[in-house]
Amino acid sequence: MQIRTPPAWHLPEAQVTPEAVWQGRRRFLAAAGLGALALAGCRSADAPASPLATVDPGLTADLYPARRNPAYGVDRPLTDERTAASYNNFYEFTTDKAEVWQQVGAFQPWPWTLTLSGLCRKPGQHDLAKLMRQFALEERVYRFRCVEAWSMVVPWTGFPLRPLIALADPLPEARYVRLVTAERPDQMPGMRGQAWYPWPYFEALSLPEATHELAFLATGIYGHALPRQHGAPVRLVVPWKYGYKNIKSIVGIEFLAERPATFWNKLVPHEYGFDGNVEPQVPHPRWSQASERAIGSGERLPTLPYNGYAAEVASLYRV
Ligand SMILES: Nc1nc2c(c(=O)[nH]1)N[C@H]1C(S)=C(S)[C@@H](COP(=O)(O)O)O[C@H]1N2
Ligand SMILES: [Mo]
Repeated sequence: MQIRTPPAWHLPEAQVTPEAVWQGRRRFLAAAGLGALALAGCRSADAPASPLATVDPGLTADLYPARRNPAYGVDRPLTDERTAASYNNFYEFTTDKAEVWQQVGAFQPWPWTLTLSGLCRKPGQHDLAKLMRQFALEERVYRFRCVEAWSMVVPWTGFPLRPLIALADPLPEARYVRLVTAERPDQMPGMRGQAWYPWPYFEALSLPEATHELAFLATGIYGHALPRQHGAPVRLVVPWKYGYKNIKSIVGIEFLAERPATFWNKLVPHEYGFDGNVEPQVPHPRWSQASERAIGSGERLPTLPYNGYAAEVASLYRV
């Protein structure tokens, strides 16, 4: 496959414009009365008023906030909610992390159907809002580490992937789970702008990874439904893996005997492994993974093996 342009998120964090600089620039533009003019060209028609104005709970608003599960806590401060909602990777909308929230206005998260298929006894289509009532929602605070060396700590709301997999009842020969994002070019302007990517976005886990207690399907964050830029209405959270494994706006889950291809691994295999486990001692070919920058505070922190979840997941990888 031919890759025409290196994706913007392949920049190491050290080369990315510091947030203070672009925030300062926006303030300057606003002060000069040029904000609307300067941003008009890149805003979609339905541009939301703020990064948190992109929340649409559909008929699930009464499920929030959910009970916090105290088993999942983190010894680092929570990231500021607005910072997390205005610094996103979601290439279906745009490659500009600061601008994703401005491009998601046309995306319709409801109604939402999850399709279970492949090597299982109970394939079928499930209404997400119904599943959310069937599996009690809980809140979990997890670390999150992007392969680009930025990180955050956020409270996700959702349910573990395991009971959904149990519902599908995989056959003994199923060894992998493939997950696919919605493909809606009319609602996702980045898909039209970057037609060369192999859309829709697709990721995968081994079945032991997918049924691990930490593998979580998030429908919410910070005590309410997910803003669209975080992957509404349902996205994967596998906190011991780099961000690219945490696929957003999932419509399909398929059970397979053989390991399937994954989006970034197919595009740039020597830079983005299938496993995508956080390994501080293994540098990305173009930058170190030994430390990370906390978004918001800008604090430099050591990156931990398996992103701090070694005690829970290392046994998955022992040969
Ligand atoms: N469908 C889809 N899922 C995706 C991505 C994407 O571009 N498309 N980007 C991934 C990457 S690289 C990261 S770091 C996280 C970012 O999640 P956040 O924006 O909620 O912090 O989403 C992941 N899931
Ligand atoms: Mo990422």
